[in-house]
Amino acid sequence: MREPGAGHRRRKVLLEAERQQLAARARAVLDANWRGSSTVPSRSLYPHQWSWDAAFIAIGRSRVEQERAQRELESMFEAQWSTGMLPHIKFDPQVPDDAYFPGPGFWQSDRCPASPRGVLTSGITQPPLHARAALEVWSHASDRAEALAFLRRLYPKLAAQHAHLAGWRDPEGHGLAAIVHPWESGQDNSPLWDAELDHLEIPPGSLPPYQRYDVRHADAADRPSDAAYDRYVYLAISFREQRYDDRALIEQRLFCIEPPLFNAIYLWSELALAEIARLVDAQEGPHLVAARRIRDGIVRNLWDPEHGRFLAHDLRTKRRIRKASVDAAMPLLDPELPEPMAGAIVDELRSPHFDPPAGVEHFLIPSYDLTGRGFDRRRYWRGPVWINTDWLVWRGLRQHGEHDLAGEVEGSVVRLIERSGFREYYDPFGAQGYGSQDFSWTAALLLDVLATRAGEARPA
Ligand code: 9WN
Repeated sequence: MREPGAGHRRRKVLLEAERQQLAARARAVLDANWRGSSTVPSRSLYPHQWSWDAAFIAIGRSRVEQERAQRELESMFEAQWSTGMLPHIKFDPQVPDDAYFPGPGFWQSDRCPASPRGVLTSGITQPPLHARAALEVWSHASDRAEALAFLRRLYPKLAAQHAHLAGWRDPEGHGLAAIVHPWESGQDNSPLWDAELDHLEIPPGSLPPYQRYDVRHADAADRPSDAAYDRYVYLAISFREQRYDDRALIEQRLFCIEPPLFNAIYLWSELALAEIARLVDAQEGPHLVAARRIRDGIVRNLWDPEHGRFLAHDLRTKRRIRKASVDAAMPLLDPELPEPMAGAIVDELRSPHFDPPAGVEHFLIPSYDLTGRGFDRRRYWRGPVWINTDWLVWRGLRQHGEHDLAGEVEGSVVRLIERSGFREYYDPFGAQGYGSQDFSWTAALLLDVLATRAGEARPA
């Protein structure tokens, strides 16, 4: 293994004034994206509320403003379906239909009996980070009584969200949750999903004409290809025909995958749910049992001993997807991940798959294997660095005592933002920013990193 820590990647030394200035800029981004009761991920590209974005945003916001952090999560849960499913988008009725595709007219959630009355949403979900976010909001709160009341209001909704995943998304009884669409993964355009999308046959005439609006707001070279979009749309239309009935979505097996990222977040949140249950005088036991099931599922079904790495498991082919992506590092979020597995993740993050030879200026952590077929340094989820996946791995590394590598990841986060602003994603080599500008979770998670650092700098 090579010497860690090329100079440009080490933990960035920040003067207090620089830290405060960066935090003020981050807060300004969040304030500009605030819409009265929630935050848009981006004013141009994503003008509604997104599910896992809301969780990241609440985590960062909780460092500066308890009330808005609570509001963010409560607003998102107004979109929850009666099945417990938390949709990946809650649409803002004030926003014109041609501001985002696919919008509410495409999803037609109001035709589904399980959707919430008077709130238009998508029909699929996203990584369930919300219980963890709610716990973070509580733990940073200055008004503890209000934070406890917030947890009491949210707890049954969070429990229903997890019950939906356990009850409907685990057809093989693996203890894991399966996703049915790349949009559910959060890493929509990752090469991890290529083979499954290529396998989809789109019957002639089954795809209505549609207009992409994303390429009006971002360079087409940063965004998914038209061929990928056709497949996303085809899957969503097939689900719409089934009124997004989970049983049908799972049975069809058009796209049905158990990814490490989704499931590691599910586990991390289940553990948070146990803590929340304790705080609100509910039973923590069922959540601890559920967490154990997810943990066993991850270790039994997603660990590939041959490659020494966690891999997504495809329920259609019954095979693991043998590709390296940042997804594979997410089991570090489990505080009880067996040490040899945690060590293997760290070794892989320091290998040429994610960390080019010393001397080459680069930033951690590329979203996809630098040596893999399909790697693209600028295209959405196919290689660029994303601050949310960096933040998740950073949390996981710290939890496992891997402070050197965590410090390097932190250094990358700060430098990327200093160089290129609050972008949606960044070139792992040139630090150039891509996708949307003034992106909310980039700003929010920087606030969390800076606050963590300030807390550590304070004398005990
Ligand atoms: C589709 C909002 C979302 C993120 C996803 C990211 C991107 C949407 C899109 O933006 O997806 O959900 O239109 O490309 O991939 O993780 O939640 O920020």
